[in-house]
Amino acid sequence: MAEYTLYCDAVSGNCYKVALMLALAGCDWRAEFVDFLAGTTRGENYRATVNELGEIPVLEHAGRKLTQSGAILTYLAQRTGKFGGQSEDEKLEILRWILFDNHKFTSYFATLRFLVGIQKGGETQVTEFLRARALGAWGIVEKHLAARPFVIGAAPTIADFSLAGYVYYPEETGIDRAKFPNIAAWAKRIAELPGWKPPYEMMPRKAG
Ligand SMILES: N[C@@H](CCC(=O)N[C@@H](CS)C(=O)NCC(=O)O)C(=O)O
Repeated sequence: MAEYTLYCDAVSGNCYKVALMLALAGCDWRAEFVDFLAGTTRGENYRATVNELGEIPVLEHAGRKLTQSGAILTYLAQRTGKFGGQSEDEKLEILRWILFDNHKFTSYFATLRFLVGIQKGGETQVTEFLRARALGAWGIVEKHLAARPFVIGAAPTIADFSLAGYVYYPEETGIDRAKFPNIAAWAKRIAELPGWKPPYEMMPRKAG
């Protein structure tokens, strides 16, 4: 039995954030497929036994079920002693970027990808709004990465894994990636770390 179990679906970049950390930190882990596109996370049983928040990712470890990718990444950094930053300033900087990621960088982009690239529902006022918000957040990260190789400086941390959750997915979003060369170079640097794999090779897309 693996030490860590990640309840996940490969289609979820929030799950990929945690899978990245588990893989790059060299943890002993396995994936437990949760079909969230089919509504599993909305079921009463899932909410009662796995996650009351009705979401993936969930990390099971030593009898506990942890939720929220930012909290899980922090837990893993503390347990493994890897990718968690050194000083108090670095740890605060990591937290700052994880919060920004959850609120703005991931959330608008992931919702846009879901509507445009997965549901393929066409352009609406909602997709237009989400794309404008996602572009704003991408612009901020693009500028920040002009001056440093990783989000908090010279070394990769869980802040990078959080922000990188959705950048490797191939689905269409109507955002021109060529306008974000610093993000592309940063994503490449992360992809060169030992243990890296793209999301659809890291986690299952269906049960079994
Ligand atoms: N802030 C949460 C977001 C988790 C999240 O939104 N997960 C999605 C999959 S990517 C989910 O489970 N959605 C199910 C739902 O909202 O019903 C995290 O970082 O873990």
